[in-house]
Amino acid sequence: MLSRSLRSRILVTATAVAALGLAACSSGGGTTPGSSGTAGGGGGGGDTITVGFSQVGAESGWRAANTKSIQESLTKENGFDLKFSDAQQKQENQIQAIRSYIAQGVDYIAFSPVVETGWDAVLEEAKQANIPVILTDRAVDVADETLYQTFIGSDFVEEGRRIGQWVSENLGTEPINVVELQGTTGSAPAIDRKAGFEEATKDNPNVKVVASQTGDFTRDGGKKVMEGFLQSNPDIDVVYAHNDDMGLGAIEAIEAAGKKPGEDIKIVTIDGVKDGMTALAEGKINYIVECNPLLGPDLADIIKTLDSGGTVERRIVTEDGAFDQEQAKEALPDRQY
Ligand code: GYE
Repeated sequence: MLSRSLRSRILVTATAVAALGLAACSSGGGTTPGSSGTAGGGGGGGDTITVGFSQVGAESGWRAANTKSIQESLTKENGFDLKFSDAQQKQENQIQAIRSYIAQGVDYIAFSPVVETGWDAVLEEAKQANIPVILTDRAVDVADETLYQTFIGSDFVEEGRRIGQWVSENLGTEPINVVELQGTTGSAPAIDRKAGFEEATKDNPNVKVVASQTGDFTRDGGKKVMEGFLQSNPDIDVVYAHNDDMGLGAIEAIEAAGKKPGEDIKIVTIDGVKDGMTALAEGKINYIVECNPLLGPDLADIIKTLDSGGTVERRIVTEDGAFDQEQAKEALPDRQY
């Protein structure tokens, strides 16, 4: 349902091409006949569009679902030649991958930036080579916004805000000690989810964050950091994990310490992947704000739109749901990821 509404929005904007003039650096296809690429550009005519995609890594269930969605959407049958690389959560690997896509003369580059800063130089190189760049999932912090065409992904501040509101209203009716498991340091979702939570809880003096540390969005990281938190903080009421996987790691640490996750220590997380939703339905997590990883169909539409000379909105925000334990039980059977 989400993808359909987004797709229609992308296609609508394609009709408004002339007014917006965003296609300025689109060399990859229809706008510049005979431009770089494998099949003469012009994806609309059935030629192949070559896309280099640099993925963050394989750190979480969310990421696995996101990778699958992209690989299943940018297929040969759908008119794409996808070059995919996994950066193992390292910015230097992503920069290297992007440089190699530039050297290969791909038609488009798409990537999910592991951290926000440090992209100006390599994106300038892509611009000089006339290769349009599309950001998926995570944002970059660059001085020149023309270095990318569009950014598609969730509103991470809003996700953190929704968690904060829920905690404040449902648990913050009495004093609570919260520990925070942050995502990858310097990444857009870690920065924004922290900020959103802070904003939503700042007026409730009952909600106190007593410790906050990165678990790098992994299950193992969440477990290790939670073990440390449990040792140094005897009185933890709530875990706020920036993703399901770290929350699942925290569950292991809490159980190993002889406590009941979801009861003795409440847990709230973001993502809504199958394992997280299962733990929510089982009562081990208390609330999840969804972050939709199925960006592949929209990425394919964005590229086809640009390739046929159209333009897309600068920022395309995906819509996310939220689940309590009862809602998770209902939603689980139909969950795609
Ligand atoms: O929440 C987390 C993943 O950038 C939205 O990255 C993504 C986040 C997601 O590792 O599980």
